[in-house]
Amino acid sequence: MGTPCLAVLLENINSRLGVSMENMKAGRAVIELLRAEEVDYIFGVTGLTTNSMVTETYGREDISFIDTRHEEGAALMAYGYSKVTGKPSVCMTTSGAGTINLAGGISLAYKGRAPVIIISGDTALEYIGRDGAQAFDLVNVLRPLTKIAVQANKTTRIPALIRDSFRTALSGKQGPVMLDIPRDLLDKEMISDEFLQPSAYRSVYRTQGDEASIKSASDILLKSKRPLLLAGGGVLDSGATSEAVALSELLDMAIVPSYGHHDAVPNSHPHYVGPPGARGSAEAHEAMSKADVILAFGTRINQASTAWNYSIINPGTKIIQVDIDPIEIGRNYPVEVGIVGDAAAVGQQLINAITSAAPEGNKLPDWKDTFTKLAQARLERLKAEETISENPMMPQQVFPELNKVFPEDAMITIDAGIAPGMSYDRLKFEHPRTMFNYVGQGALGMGYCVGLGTKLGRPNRTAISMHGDGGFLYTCGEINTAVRHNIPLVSIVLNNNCMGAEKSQQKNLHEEHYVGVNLTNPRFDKLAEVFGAKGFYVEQADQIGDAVREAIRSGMPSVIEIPVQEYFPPSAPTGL
Ligand SMILES: Cc1ncc(C[n+]2csc(CCOP(=O)(O)OP(=O)(O)O)c2C)c(N)n1
Ligand SMILES: [Mg+2]
Repeated sequence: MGTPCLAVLLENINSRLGVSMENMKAGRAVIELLRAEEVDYIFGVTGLTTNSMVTETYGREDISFIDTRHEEGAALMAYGYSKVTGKPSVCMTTSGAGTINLAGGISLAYKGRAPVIIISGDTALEYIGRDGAQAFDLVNVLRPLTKIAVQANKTTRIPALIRDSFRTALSGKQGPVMLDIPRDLLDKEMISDEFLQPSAYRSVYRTQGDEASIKSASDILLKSKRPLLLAGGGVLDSGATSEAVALSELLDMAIVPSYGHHDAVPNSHPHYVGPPGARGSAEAHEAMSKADVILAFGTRINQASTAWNYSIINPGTKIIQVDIDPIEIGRNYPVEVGIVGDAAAVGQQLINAITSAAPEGNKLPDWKDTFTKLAQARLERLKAEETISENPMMPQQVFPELNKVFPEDAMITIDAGIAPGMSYDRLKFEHPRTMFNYVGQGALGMGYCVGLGTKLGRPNRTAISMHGDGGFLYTCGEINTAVRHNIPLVSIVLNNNCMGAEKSQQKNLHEEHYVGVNLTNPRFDKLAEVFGAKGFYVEQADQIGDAVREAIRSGMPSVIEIPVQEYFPPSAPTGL
């Protein structure tokens, strides 16, 4: 099965096909090689060692350099862009600290399986290994956070290394890669090489599952009395939402998304029970513990979803696991059947196998009754929160108001922290690629820049970011990037004047010995205004809707501060 984008890819590259790079300076060739992969933004901060590349974007409309105020912002924006579009993205940073600053953001791309290509300009070859100015072993700094990290040693090797980078970033389990280019190589001319279409140097086909394992899985699923589909990040990466829904309808399967991928299936679907995880729903955990078969569909089964013990998953439950990466199969739970493949391709194979064995699938009225009651109980539990009315607001009062005004296809990035984390169980996701978080990486402060990246990737959709006061100040210098590049992200800061997630631990486990958790903050709305963005300060729940609507309508980067009470909800047993 070919990917739908292949035809478009071929058409766009045809204009460059067969064109020789002879006499082209390597710096320019780098930019053209990125265009061959349809890269339209390069994120980074300039430096002496990258100027021979970034200046080649001067005056061009097909590719532009998004200059951020810190390299971590560039990595996080690239992550958001890749996750919302499914396309590779590029960071370009200079030698020494410039590239080292990428590390925090790139760790998110690594955990979140995003094809972010780092191109670092390095000190000239003759100075490498001599402790020169701004010189570090960048390849080894980034190596554990990337799928490959290599240094070019010859100008003529650059095209092949760039193709290697894209192939590696995009194949199998996707992830970031790094190509380090000593600056003297960039000013030399290419001798000969031709532009190739991506399909000439990387596979654009989906990996099918092995037929025997599809048959075993289909047999087990058809015999199951209480099946549950755990929809993971692979569903999003491969675009398998319709296959997930079709399978669940065919077999009367309950649906639970894996933690952080709540947008893998429409949350309004009657089979959707709720999200798992510490900030998820006990009802989802109950459905998981009752299931006799779990189809772990496009997921490594992350720690936050199940705690990797048998507190949520029942030891007697049979697990069928589908993942693109063979390393993940059976890694944390023994499996009945493991299928290596692309979730959309395997999903279709499973649908074919099941319908040829049982055209009507399976009808399980008792189980359906059980899990739909759990789904209902979750909705009623959340509905009961709507009666809360306090001043200052409790964070629970914020979410019903947001649900009323967020467009259904809004892209929502959720930062770390206890108050923004309450979004997990409370905000609704109806479309794929609309929810973004710190996946298993866990970094506070990722939200603002990831949100900016999502808006650049899908400018026609509303982009929202949810923050606590502690997280927002990490990268708020990038409000300047949002203003200069006109990226209208709407950010909501739930301000409880503390590092709540940690304060709750110090309260419960450390005898209220509060250290490093009480904060004094600037007014976040005023901070936004100083940067030239729009600021809102909302103290009443019934004014939240108007502020959000006005922020969206303004078409400007906006920050809405909402003061809330300290509230530390109990954690579910995953403890994460
Ligand atoms: C980079 C990083 N540093 C520290 C932490 C630990 N940490 C997790 S949540 C949190 C506090 C978050 O405070 P805030 O953003 O105000 O949200 P709140 O919990 O108060 O709602 C801290 C310090 C982390 N996860 N990541
Ligand atoms: Mg806080």
